[in-house]
Amino acid sequence: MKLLWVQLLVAAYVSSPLVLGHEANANAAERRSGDRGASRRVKRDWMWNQMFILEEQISNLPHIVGKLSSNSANEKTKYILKGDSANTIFKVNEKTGDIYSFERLDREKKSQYELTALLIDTTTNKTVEPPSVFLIKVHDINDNAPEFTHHVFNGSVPEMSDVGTLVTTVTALDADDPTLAGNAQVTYQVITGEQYFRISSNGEIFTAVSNLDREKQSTYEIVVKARDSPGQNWGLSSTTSVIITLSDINDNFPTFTQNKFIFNAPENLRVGGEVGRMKVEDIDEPQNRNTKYSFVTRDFRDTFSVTTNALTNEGILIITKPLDFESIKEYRLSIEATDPTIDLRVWKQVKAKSITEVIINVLDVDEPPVFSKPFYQFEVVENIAPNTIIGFITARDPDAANRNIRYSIRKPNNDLITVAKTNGNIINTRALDRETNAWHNLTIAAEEIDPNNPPIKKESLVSVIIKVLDVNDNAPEFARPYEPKVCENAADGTVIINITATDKDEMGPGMKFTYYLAKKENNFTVQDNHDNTANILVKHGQFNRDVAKVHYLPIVISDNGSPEQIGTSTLTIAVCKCDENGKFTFCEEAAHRVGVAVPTLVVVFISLLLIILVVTLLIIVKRRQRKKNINILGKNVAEIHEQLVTYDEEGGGEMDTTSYDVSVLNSVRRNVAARPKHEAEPGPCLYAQVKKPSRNGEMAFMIEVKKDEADNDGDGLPYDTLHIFGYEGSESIVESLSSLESGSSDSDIDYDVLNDWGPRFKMLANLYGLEPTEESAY
Ligand SMILES: *[C@@H]1O[C@H](CO)[C@@H](O)[C@H](O)[C@H]1NC(C)=O
Ligand SMILES: *[C@@H]1O[C@H](CO)[C@@H](O)[C@H](O)[C@H]1NC(C)=O
Ligand SMILES: *[C@@H]1O[C@H](CO)[C@@H](O)[C@H](O)[C@H]1NC(C)=O
Ligand SMILES: *[C@@H]1O[C@H](CO)[C@@H](O)[C@H](O)[C@H]1NC(C)=O
Ligand SMILES: [Ca+2]
Repeated sequence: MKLLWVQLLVAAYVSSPLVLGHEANANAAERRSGDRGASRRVKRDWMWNQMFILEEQISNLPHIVGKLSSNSANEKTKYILKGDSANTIFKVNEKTGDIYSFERLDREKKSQYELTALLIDTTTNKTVEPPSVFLIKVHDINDNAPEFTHHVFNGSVPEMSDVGTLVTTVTALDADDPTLAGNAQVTYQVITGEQYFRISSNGEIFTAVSNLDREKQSTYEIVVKARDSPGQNWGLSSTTSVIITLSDINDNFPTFTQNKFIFNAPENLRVGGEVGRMKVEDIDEPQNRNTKYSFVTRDFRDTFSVTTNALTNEGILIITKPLDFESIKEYRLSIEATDPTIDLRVWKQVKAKSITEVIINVLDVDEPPVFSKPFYQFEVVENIAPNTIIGFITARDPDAANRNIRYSIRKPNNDLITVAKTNGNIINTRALDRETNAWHNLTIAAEEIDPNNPPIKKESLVSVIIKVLDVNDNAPEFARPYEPKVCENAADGTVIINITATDKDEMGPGMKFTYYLAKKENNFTVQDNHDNTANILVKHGQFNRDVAKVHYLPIVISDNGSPEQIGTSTLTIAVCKCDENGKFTFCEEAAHRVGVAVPTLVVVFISLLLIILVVTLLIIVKRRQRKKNINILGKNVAEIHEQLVTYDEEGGGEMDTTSYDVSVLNSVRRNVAARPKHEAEPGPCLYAQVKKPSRNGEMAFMIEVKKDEADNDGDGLPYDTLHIFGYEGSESIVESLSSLESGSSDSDIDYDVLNDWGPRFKMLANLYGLEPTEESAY
């Protein structure tokens, strides 16, 4: 049995597949390998064969790859291939052992194939030789150009960078076999823009010059070529663009866009207000514009200042002092602009600063009056005489017209304080009382008046604060009402109450009240505690409630003001019953002790008047009713009783001379035949006791008239006596005529006398069943 050896021959280096044909290639390889060691193998009966294949052969398919050979081959044997792509790409001639490739191969897809060769006996299907494994290697040719990793590369470098500053790195990759000379070795070259940039062998791009100026050209697009097979003229290549941006540095100074700026400013422009803006041009990018403005000369530096607008880099001219058209109408300034942060190494300009002239025209404005002070504060002592000048205010027209000013009070518009229209004097019209108003805060207006042009509305307001200073014009008094109590049997030295005082005047820290008794006093003492309070003590105890239920204790309190004020306040001390522990068991009510207040008296008096008025009206009404019901009266005794009862106005009787003069009745009684004298009649005095409001004078008069009529009417019934009975009382000599106390039947009163009293009592006499006598008849 013979071994079958199949050997792949690695092809000798082939410069170009296009130049050499397959046959020539194969022969050359056969020759060289034979030289190296085939003789040795031949001696061992091993047959050499050489197999290789070049990628991407352009000749017609199939391509011969190699030949299997065995000494054992005969007519009955055949060659068979197994393994990678066997019988698809690679096929073998069963008899000759020639191997063919039926496809074009690409090393970059698959660089080698592993196959197994068999020699079998066609009759038995048995292998004649053991299977032999061999490789078919695909030989590289330079069929791939270097490829850049990006279509476009970006790079950035500061402008004005030194030569050799790294900008960016580009990379191109070659798919060919890197182990074969040059096929995958890449070299770079700048083909556009090489005057500004160069590239190293590993793709780093550097600046080639040092004067790249962003302000001239900010981006460069260069073209870089990558090429393989260095040194050969058949190398493959590709190109890419690199966009290089120059970043800005601060290498340019600002320059004013105008060499003269003219601004107009109204004179009433507030301080800090903007007069105008000066534009500068700085061709650097915004972040590299740091314009600083300054005054070239010292003039008007106190009036103006320039700030930089951070956004626009403009110079903003503002005023730092009020303008006044009447004093300066025009300002001329010289202002320079520069950039302190400039990169001086690469400073390109000749001029380091720019200077401009600024003219400011102040515009006249009709301004309102200006007060001499922002506000006024005056002080005036209280109680000062009216029409005193407390102070004065002044305002003037700031304009050239210098119009007259008129002053007036805006608020509060009370008439306590006035301002003189023309000269601004502040005057009090009345004495000022600090205790009523400690402050008078006014708003006063100053108004320009122009006789030629009346409706001028230019006016200003100012605050005027007037403080009324205190004068010690109020006496001290008790801080609050006290209701002290003392036990009947209080021991000597007992403290009844602690009192303190107050004063309407200003009570400063040095304020001191002194307390003492108004007059010599046996029963109580005052102990000044020297802390503005005082204690009231019992001096001699054992009070007697039967003698006095209250004690009045006037206490003098003086302040230490200037002038000193002294006030007397009276303590009303109630004497109370106490138990053995000194606890009050019974005290007089507070109202009883302090007496009836004046308002109470007024109420009582008015109530009395009302009652009297009502009673008087009732009397009149009753009288009228009775006059109508005379007949009924004549028969109905019970009703008369009723009337008497209704007159519940019994007075003090004989003693009550103020209510009724009983002597009238007495005189009648003594002289039964004589009718009471006209002079002796009580007359109007009966009614004069009652104080009537003057409005009721008519009523009184009417009553008098009616009474006189009745008195003089001899024929009429004496019904008016019913009223007179209303005033008799228990102490009357005639005793009560009231039916209330007299029994109707068992009375022992002799009613005969009624007959003696004349026609007035005729009715009563009738009622009590007595016939009038001849004598008593009129
Ligand atoms: C050998 O193999 C082939 C195909 O596999 C078959 O057709 C043939 O009959 C076989 N011969 C013998 C003797 O087994
Ligand atoms: C370069 O810049 C362009 C535009 O900004 C961008 O689209 C591109 O992706 C960048 N290329 C690289 C390699 O960064
Ligand atoms: C008046 O002004 C003074 C000072 O501002 C202030 O203290 C006082 O309270 C004011 N009085 C009134 C009544 O407004
Ligand atoms: C002291 O009180 C008594 C009654 O208790 C009284 O009679 C006397 O007048 C009082 N003395 C003075 C000085 O008021
Ligand atoms: Ca290549």
